[in-house]
Amino acid sequence: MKRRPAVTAAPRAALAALAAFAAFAAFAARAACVALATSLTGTALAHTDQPHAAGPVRKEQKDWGIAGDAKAARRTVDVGMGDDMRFKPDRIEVREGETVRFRIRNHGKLMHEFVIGTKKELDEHAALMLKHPNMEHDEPYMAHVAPGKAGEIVWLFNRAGEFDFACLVAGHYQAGMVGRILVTATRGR
Ligand SMILES: [Cu+2]
Repeated sequence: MKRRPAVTAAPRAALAALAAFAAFAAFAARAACVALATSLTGTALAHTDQPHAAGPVRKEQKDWGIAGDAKAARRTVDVGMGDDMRFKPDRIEVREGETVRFRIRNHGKLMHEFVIGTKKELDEHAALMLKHPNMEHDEPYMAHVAPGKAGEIVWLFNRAGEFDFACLVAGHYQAGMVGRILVTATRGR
């Protein structure tokens, strides 16, 4: 017996409804998870003098770059997110070595997020979010933005290539909430 995958078969309206529900559930669960994560971090850092409330940003090299220093950001890119499941702009050009401050505003009534990655990584992550809408995830290359609010991330694009950014709230990616980042190589490389 052949079964059609529900996601691709579902009309966009149904996806949006699913997304709205999932976003609400995720929002409710998030507070508790953050509290847990904070207490875990506190335990891990117990032997240092660091305050655990605001832990240091984890700097881990990714294919699409590394967490940037706010002081090094010479450029700010404003990104809008809406309940039409679109980013504005949905195409951003960056030079290799550039540190960019993204100011991300949610104009909608649903939760949205801005997550940078390779298409492969975002595909996998989005599928996981669809299965587990309440899954907690927080990394320096993502911003979760509540309705009417704004978020900010600073990212250093130290590798040339074509990358994507996406909203991974369950159903949004599948509804087309995705954009492209082109990082052009600097001369002599
Ligand atoms: Cu979204």
